[in-house]
Amino acid sequence: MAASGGPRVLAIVLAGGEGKRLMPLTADRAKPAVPFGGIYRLIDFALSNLANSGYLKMVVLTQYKSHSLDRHITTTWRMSTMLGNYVTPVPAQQRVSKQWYAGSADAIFQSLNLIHDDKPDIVVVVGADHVYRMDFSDMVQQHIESGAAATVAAIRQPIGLADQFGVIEVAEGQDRLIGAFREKPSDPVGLADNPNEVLASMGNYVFSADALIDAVTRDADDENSSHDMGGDIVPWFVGQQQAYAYDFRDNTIPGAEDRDRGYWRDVGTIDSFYDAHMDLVSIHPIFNLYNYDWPIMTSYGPYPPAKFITGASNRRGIAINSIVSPGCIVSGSVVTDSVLSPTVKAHSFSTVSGSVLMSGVEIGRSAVIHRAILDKDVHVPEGVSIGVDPEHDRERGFTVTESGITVVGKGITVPE
Ligand code: ADQ
Repeated sequence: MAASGGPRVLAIVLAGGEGKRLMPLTADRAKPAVPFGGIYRLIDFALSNLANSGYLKMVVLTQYKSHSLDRHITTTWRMSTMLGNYVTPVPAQQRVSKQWYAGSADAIFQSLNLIHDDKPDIVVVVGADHVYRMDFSDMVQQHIESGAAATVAAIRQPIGLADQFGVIEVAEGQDRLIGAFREKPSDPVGLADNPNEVLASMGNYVFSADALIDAVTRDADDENSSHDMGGDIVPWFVGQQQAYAYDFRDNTIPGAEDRDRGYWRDVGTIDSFYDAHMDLVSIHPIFNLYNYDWPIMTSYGPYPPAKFITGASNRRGIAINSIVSPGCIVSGSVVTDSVLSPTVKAHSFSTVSGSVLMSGVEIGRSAVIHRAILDKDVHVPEGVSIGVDPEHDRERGFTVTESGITVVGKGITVPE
């Protein structure tokens, strides 16, 4: 927690990304608003981490399809008694020019008035689309002690994923000073102690406020810049020899257990989004939602408890190795290895396995759902199968990923 009398910290949450690789889940909502884990939205992880770190002043920069995101922030975070009026969603306002945010650095540049108003010493900038727990106060402390202008949170990732991340190379003979930073390189070099891994940026940064103001202002005038935090701002600080890496392995969270220590998932693709859900429902979940010392905060509707009932022909409604949210009714259906968001209904003789069902989904009698993600309010009529025959799923217009996960978009009633 931030010590009283410590630095004045403002948190900026970048929440304007499009999330094209999560289509169709982002057809109608910003990526940080995508539902996750039954009752959460992706942005809840970043905001909870900041709040639990003691950083209660947060501005959330929104832009793309931000309606459901704004509504969630307003109902969940602004109305929270704990956080009062601190968390503020800020839509693109075209204060500086007639342009929308050209990139994440431009989003900060166009919102500099927030920094000028608040006059923080330190600005913590975080993405809004990762599933993890992190105490940012430890990173801020390293930032101050090292004298860095910019500190980048870093985690080891398989080299095969390097083209999805900013890749950090620590300067020779140095512990933490970043010698080179390349955004999404196609020719990554593995780490000296493990050629199969790279050190990836987690997209979370700590800046000295003046240095950040200076950098994004300079960047705004640069016609060759893509105005991106990872692509332009971090490399600029690296060129000035002012950027340090913060090793995520040094981060400790109250109540963390061995299996979920160091857990961090970029859920930018359907397959990684799906895998992160399966991490939750394993018997000993490698990401433990039940750590009340570092709660992930959210809110959902006024739903009654979940109910499991005997359906037709005395068929028992059961769910095993699954998360079942309030308002769900499992009636004579067998649910395994799945995540059910609020108000899902599963009727007799249906089976749901290895699947993620978002709120309002209804599974008709004898339907079969396997390795599928059904977005909000999808209706599956009696006897229909999804996720069993990939070719048939594609013919019906559903997305099927490389690893065979079928995704049905929001509000679709599947043809009988
Ligand atoms: P990406 O996630 O690919 O890589 P980006 O698409 O810019 O980068 O998204 C980063 C964050 O900024 C997301 O939370 C997104 O919602 C937000 N964002 C994007 N454009 C925005 C805009 N115009 N306005 C407001 N917010 C915006 C980044 C880093 C990499 C790092 C990975 C880690 O660039 O270096 O490795 O995150 O996942």
